[in-house]
Amino acid sequence: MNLTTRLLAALRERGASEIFGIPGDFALPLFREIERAAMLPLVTLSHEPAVGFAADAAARARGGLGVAAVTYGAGALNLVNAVASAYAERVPLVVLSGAPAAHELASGFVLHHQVKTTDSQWRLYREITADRARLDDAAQAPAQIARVLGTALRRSLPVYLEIPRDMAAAPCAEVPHAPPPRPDPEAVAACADELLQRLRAAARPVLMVGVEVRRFGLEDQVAELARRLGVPVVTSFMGRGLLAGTGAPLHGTYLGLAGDPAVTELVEGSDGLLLLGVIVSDTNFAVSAQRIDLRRTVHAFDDRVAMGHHVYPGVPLAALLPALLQRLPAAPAVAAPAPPPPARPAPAPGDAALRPQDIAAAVNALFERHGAMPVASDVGDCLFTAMDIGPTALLAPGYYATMGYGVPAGLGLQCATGRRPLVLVGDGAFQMTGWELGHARRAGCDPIVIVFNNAAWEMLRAFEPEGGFNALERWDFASMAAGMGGDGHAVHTVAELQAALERAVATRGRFQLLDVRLAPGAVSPTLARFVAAVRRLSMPLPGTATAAEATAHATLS
Ligand code: S1T
Ligand code: MG
Repeated sequence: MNLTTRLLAALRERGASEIFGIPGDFALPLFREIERAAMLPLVTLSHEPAVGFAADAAARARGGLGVAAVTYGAGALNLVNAVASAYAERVPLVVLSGAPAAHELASGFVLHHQVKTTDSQWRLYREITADRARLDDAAQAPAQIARVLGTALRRSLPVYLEIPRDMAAAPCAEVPHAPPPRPDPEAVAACADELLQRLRAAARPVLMVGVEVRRFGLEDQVAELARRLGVPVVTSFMGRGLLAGTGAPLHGTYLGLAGDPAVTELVEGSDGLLLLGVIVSDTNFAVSAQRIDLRRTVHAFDDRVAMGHHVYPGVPLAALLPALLQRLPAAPAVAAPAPPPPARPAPAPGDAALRPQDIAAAVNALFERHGAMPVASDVGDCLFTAMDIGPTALLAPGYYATMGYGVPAGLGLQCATGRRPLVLVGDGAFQMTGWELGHARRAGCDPIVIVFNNAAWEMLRAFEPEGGFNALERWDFASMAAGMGGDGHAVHTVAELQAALERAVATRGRFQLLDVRLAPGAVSPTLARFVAAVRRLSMPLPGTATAAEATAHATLS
């Protein structure tokens, strides 16, 4: 066994099920050993951002590690945005980068693909990963690999392994299993006791769940906790899709002023808000009608639990949840009252020009007829529209908000789980990475892709209507599908959309691209509310001198 095969065994034992990648001369030995070992399938794509997004989605969808393999310099630096997104969204993505051999580093030459120094890439990756190792000594490599992969899983964050091209085939010992550090049981017990005491003292406790619940595979435990507590559950914007199908009393997604007023009132009127695995970000909380006083919440995130003015460090969700469940009687035989059914946009007449909400209505009807599909969404109005779809699993970079995620994520999701995804993507984002569909057949994938073709960067135009720079030509994506091995459907009306979705579901083995020609300027109700809310909270209101005062005014009003 050599360094690469030991690394592959360690990756597979920690949940990886494939490697996405693009080679380069500094990575050819690594790719050769990966192919020879045949221990993890190697899925090559066309552009490194897509490699990162696909590996990110594989980790999110399946749990465990996602793996992206690239060459040194041009490849690894092309990957940076996707790794940054994984860091922001707390995804355990492992970057494997080829690198110069020892004799090349000692040559005295400036090397091709080198930036400022041969360490520039290492230093750049320090800012977007939780741990790193350069595997230039076979005696150290097993312990380094164990430590770095352990960090990825324990923190649910990206990590970086640099493999010099003269080391890929070097003989190497087995990678040990480094058990994760055990939390202090006394601290966990004290934390669980105080948390439950606070919830019992609250008149209107509410549970909000976020990304860490999925990242650490805790959905079933959280659903059971919600049932035993008998409190309403909502997801954060980024947590949309969580607890789908678990029977938890899920009341919807909290979007502040941009969301369902009943959910907003539930959250902002609570005197006992329990945030589990929620990133306290602007996308999750910025458009709050009432500023939520986080000092009155209980916030369990990133291995710590904050309550009021004090923090329990070293208490991960995976330890806190069993401690809470041990302290609560099993859920009552009678389930908590089911939340109200989500308000569905009324279907438009068959010949009506298409709006984003018509896509949501048609997809919901399709899911009712054929069963829900997991959804991978890009950034743009398609993600706001996704708030009206479901309940179903949803993968999207809701916080870091990078475009280009949707199509590669759909491929990553299907490679890792075998489930056929529905991909939602705007025309602008499709122009970035939609072409990766050309790899679908070879990767054994057949996603159904809905392109929100509004001939604009519409989400930006909603904020900046005068910006002519947000206009795009209307591309004919439907006619491009066949050339990439799929089927294209140009769709102009509600009736055509419904028919195209039925044909797409009935066709397997070829991706299906629905090129939905949206009415110019049409935006989803959620995006419209989001824009109005941002305007209200950030524009000075009459009689207030500054935005800060406006915010204060919004808080008090
Ligand atoms: N580049 C990248 C890689 N990610 C981004 N998020 C942006 C730029 C900025 C940006 C948005 S939303 C948006 C851009 C350019 C327009 C999206 O256009 P399209 O995909 O056609 O979707 P839609 O027309 O539905 O808006 C966010 C706010 O930063
Ligand atoms: Mg667009």
